[in-house]
Amino acid sequence: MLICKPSDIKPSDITPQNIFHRRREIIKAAGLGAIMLANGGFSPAAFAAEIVHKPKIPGFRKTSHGGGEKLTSYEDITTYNNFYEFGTSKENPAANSALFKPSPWSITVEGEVGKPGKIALEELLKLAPLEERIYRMRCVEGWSMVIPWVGLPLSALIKWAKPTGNAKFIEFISAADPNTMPGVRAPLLDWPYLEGLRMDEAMNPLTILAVGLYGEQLQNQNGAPVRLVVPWKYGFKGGKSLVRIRFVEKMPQTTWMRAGPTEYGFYANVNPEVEHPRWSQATERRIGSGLFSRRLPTQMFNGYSEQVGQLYSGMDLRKHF
Ligand SMILES: Nc1nc2c(c(=O)[nH]1)N[C@H]1C(S)=C(S)[C@@H](COP(=O)(O)O)O[C@H]1N2
Ligand SMILES: [Mo]
Repeated sequence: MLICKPSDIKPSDITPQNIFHRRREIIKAAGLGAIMLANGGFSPAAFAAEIVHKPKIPGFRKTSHGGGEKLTSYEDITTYNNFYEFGTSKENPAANSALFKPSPWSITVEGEVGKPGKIALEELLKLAPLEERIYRMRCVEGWSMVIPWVGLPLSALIKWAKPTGNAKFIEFISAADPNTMPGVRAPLLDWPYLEGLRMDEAMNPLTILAVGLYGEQLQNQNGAPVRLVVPWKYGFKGGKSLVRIRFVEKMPQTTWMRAGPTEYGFYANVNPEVEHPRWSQATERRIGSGLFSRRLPTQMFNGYSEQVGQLYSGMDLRKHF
């Protein structure tokens, strides 16, 4: 984003996979001292956070979404993150989020709705069957992943909230607890993190609230216990650890629009034809594919044109970037 460069490189891309995993075994066996040794003193932070698996989610159904593409490894999905509430570098969220408590949890629903109030996570999970959705994810920084999310359509919560005729947009507000989120104690962004969607984007069946990945509950660093996933938009639209959604009449001023209005627009649709002011968006690097692998051509709407293209018919997507 503002601080990150498109050239961010993961240790697993530099190191041959087998050595990377071997090194993890060494670290596991010998503890912290070995980390420095195994890495030759280089960047121990990336290896310090041992990822402990989360409880399995029972009874979600598989869907036809995704398929074909190779899934990004659990390791990469849970250690290469953007979550500025826990720091600005990719390994920070895994390393710094252990104190964050994703339960008990509820989401406050407010604004232009017939049913304002709070919904507990347990109630939210009953609004629609949980499904696995394998989605391509594309970050504005120029990298991408393929993630098997578990979640439910956002439309289920919208229907529960009974929006009024004035509800044209939805704001999604993330947790901002300075006691458990060290990044929030610094003025990195205008906290709390706020994202927004137009109502028809929010109602699109591709838009989900994710509560898990690889069949397990979300790790804190991925936005536990519930986060937005909008696969045809750049990753930053997917607000994490949501505590509040607000139905509004006017287009929200999102956190990234406020941080860099010339760099980050409201729509943030994946669009290889519209450059970020400081770099091209024509290609992407698939995380885990190796440092020397070819960059992939980025697809319009991240490859979801058929499902979402009509939402933007008649709009000038250079102006509404
Ligand atoms: N609250 C919050 N949500 C956030 C962010 C953040 O910094 N804070 N980063 C965004 C960005 S830029 C990306 S690419 C995705 C990354 O999600 P992942 O780490 O689960 O892959 O989360 C998005 N959601
Ligand atoms: Mo991102």
